[in-house]
Amino acid sequence: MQNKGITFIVFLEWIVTVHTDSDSAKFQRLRCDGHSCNPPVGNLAIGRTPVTLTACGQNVSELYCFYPEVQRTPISCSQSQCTKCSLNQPENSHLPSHMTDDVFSSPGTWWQSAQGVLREEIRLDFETEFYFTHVIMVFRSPRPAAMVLERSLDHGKTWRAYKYFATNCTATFGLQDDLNEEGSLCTSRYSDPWPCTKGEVIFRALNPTNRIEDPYSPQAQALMKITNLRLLLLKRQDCPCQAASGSQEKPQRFAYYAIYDLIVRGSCFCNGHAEECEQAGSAPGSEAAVHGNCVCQHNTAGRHCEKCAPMYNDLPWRPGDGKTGAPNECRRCRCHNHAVSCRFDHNVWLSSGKKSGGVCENCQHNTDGHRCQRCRAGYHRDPTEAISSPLACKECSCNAVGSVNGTLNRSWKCHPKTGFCYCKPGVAGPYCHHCLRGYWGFGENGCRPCDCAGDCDPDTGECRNSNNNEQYLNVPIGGRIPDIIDSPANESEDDWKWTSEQGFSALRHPEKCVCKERMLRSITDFCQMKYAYVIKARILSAHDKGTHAEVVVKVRKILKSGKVKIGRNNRSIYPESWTNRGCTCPILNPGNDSSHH
Ligand SMILES: [Ca+2]
Repeated sequence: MQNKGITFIVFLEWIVTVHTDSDSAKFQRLRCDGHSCNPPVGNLAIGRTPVTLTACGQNVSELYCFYPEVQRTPISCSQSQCTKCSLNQPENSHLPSHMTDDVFSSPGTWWQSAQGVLREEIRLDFETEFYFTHVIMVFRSPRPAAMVLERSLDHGKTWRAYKYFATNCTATFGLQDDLNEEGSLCTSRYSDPWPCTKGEVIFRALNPTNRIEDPYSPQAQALMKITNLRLLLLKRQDCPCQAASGSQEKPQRFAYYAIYDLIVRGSCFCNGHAEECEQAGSAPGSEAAVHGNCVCQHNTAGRHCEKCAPMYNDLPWRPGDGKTGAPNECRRCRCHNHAVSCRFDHNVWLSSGKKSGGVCENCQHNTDGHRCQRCRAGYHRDPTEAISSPLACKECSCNAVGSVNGTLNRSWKCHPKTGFCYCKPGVAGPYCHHCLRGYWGFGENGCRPCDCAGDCDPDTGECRNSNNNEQYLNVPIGGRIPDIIDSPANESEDDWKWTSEQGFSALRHPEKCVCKERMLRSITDFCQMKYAYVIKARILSAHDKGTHAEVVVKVRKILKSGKVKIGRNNRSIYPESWTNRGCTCPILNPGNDSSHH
């Protein structure tokens, strides 16, 4: 029966514990939610052992003397007491760790220096940056006549003084006493030899003279961030009782420093992006210790949440604002499911009007671009797949013999949007796998023109009895293969009477015609020029007729119309450049509606 009862209690405790844990976790998440947040302040010294130069009785046991608690007013010096210290005897050892043990669970423990030392040093090394707020020291010996509290922010390479302590600031350090001059770097407040034991020394990094409103501002950080803290004990002083009572003991038995407690208050430093910290590397494992690795919120990362998480670099990193509470979260990059990290690019940020600066890194699935939003060279969009699909980009399947690289972008094997390949002269088809009609001899140099007006055998070049009215169905890049529409009636062809001597096709005579590929600019530019008309049209098909090219378009919009009337019928128009230069460049870039003149 008893066993069952115990089991039940254990189970109940488990429920209660688990319940409480999840509640506090929820609460903590909420605190950082939409707000800047910081870890709680604790005792940074707990679990960390200070380093000192000496300890009492480190070689042989030493006899030392001290004055138990004495009153100052009226001065009542008691008899001094003497006892032994030895590092080899636990009950008589006074190690540096006795300064940072728990005040409540181990009261009355202290560190003591070797006898006769003039200068001592107590140093606390932290494994990473911490935020230091204040320090409290309780001496067992009389407080020193001169000492300095210093900090390092580079793991002990360089040191800066927090505060000088002296019975006489001007005589010892050449500094004003802050009792006379507010804000001075030196004070005599904590250098009185009274009380001869349990005298305190307190220093706060932030005090009213600093006048810092936001405790996490850059100025506050410069003052409060530390990797090491050290106290230089420069000059001993005797308890006044020693002289007053005319002690029989040798003065050297009183010549040491001793400290009961060293309490260093501060917190893990997380730039306003965390309120919990974990154990860092070689740091102390003690449960009560203040750990140094932030558990970052707000999509941040790093030991101190000093950067954005890999996929969250669309905005510049900023610390949480301690004054306004603004979290200044990091924002996710848009990479269309093709990347796992992005970097912040200042130029991209500026050119977007400071809206988005994320550049996706290592775009996968053959994608490319700042947002992995297009296919990389050699690949084209598969319109049946969503852009976020791993199958969004397909490899160009161009005929190796009949195709060339793009002229606009040399690394393109096919057009990134349509997948149509770029063909050698006289070659046709979306993959450049056969000769244009009127050409023959598909090979490394493309295809040659037939030596006759009409069509010829694509393999032998032998002329065929072709019908002049035969419909041309050659569709170069950009055309739509299935769009076989009625061949346009050339109403105005009679007016021009082109002969083969008057014009050259770029495809037939590449040595005479240089075709320049050019991106069209804005429609407004065209409208301002002296063109007879400007239309927005979709190219349905185009083919080379030797003396000219025939392009079948569907007019989408007439933006400017002069003497040439554009109606709902088929009409042949011969652009000025063709009539002047006698060249035809019947290659039109694919896909989109284009402006033409
Ligand atoms: Ca202690």
